[in-house]
Amino acid sequence: MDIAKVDYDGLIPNNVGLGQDPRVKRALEKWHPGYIDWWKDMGPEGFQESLVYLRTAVSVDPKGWAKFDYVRMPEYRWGVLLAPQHEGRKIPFGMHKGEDAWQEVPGEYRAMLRRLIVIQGDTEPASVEQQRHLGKTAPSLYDLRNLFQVNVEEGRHLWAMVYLLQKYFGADGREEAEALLQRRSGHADTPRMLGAFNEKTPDWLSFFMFTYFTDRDGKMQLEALAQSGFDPLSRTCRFMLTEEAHHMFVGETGVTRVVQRTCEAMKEAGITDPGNIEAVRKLGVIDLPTIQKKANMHFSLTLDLFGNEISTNAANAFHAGLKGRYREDRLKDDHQLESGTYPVLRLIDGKIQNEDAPALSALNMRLRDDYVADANIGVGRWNKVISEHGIPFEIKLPHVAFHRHIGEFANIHTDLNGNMLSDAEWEKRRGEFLPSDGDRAFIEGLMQPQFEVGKFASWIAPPRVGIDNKPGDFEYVKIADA
Ligand code: BYC
Repeated sequence: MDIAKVDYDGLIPNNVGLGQDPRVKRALEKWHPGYIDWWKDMGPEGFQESLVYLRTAVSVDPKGWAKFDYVRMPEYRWGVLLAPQHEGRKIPFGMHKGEDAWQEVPGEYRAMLRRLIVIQGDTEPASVEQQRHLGKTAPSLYDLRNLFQVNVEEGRHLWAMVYLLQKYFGADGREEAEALLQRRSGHADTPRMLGAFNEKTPDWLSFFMFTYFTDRDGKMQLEALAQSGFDPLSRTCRFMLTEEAHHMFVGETGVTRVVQRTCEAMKEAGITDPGNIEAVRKLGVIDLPTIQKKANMHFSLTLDLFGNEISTNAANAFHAGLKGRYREDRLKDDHQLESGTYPVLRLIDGKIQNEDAPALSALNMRLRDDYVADANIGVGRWNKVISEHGIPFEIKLPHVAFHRHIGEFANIHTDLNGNMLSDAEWEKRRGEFLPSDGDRAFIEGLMQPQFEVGKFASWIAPPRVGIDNKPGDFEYVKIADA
């Protein structure tokens, strides 16, 4: 069998030889109707009959793995796709370093592995649920299509984790697969597992910030899981990462286009002071300070997804060979971290300061540091657009202690520079740092749909190039039922 090619003959497209694995094939076919019901109930509201110009994976070869065509979303071919197996792959880190990678679940690590897979799986449908109302206010057909592309691929990422659960974890894997369809983002009794996935994505600026900041946590976590000694997890994450890149592209370019439109409008109107919020808003664009507040919000919520700075769970997962560091294979050390330290930012004697911690315990902190460095790159690109327009404003990521709910700083308040604030000061100044009701109401007012081919809402610039190199007047979504 050619592993790079995807078999589209059965109900479930795959490159894992599902046809020769009747038990797993039956289990997935049984799970399929529940998934479609979930998609119809909790996936994009409306547009289910619309024809959307989507990419579908036809191969796992990094060069040319997707084909583009018009698809009705419920008919999207969600499937199981693993990157090719590397012959003779060894466990790259931890106490089993150098042993053959596991092709079956190692019994002693079953529970830990299942937990990692379930948490990863839970985030995927959660994000679709968070974004389900956005279609009706899309700023263009181009953006509408990108939203739906992200949504169907998050759905596919759920399939990826469900395959692992069904194939390798027997009855409890089946139960977990069911539970993934039962939890709901933001639900009082059955919420999604991680905090940021229970927050609202109320508008398109939030969507772009979410795909920039939170999907980037996805990238970091998938990179760490792609190093896993459990080979099927490694292979599935490797392929997911190729899809994830587009989601972050949507976020990065989305924010860039919002920033660009604001700067253009300010320049046209002769407004040079970015703090003149009222005048800028009158132009029908989003003022830069409000964009900054949205970034503060999504960045800080996303940092919580890295867990506690000092974590026994993370140490155990690394030691066991299940979850590595960001791009472990490119790092030059012993890959075991039995000795050695890592500087961790902590709250010591009421002050935020660095303290060296055993490297094994500090893995969440390290991944978070790698994340912050990665997240800063795109921020630099946004600032380049602002400076090209000669506007004196710079978007900055807030201090990592700002607005946190998990870890060292969960019980304190700080300003954007990490200076501690009393509860009363925080309450008074909160609206300086995070979107206020007024900011939210202003943005909501701007969110009017623009479904005319080739047109864009007032607050966002067109993209520089189309998807699949399509021209500016391409009809990315043929709306049937909006
Ligand atoms: N919310 O040792 P600790 C993505 C819990 S995004 C609620 O600090 P650990 C995507 C934790 O469960 C990537 N609870 O943390 C993006 C534990 O509870 P138990 C998703 C939290 O385990 C956009 C306790 O606190 N993938 O793909 O080292 C769109 C102490 O735990 C939170 C993954 O996250 C929280 N934020 O690290 C679509 C990878 N943080 O077990 C998709 C898999 C911690 O003691 N997950 N807790 O009851 C992991 O690697 C780890 O579980 C975490 C947490 C990094 C999440």
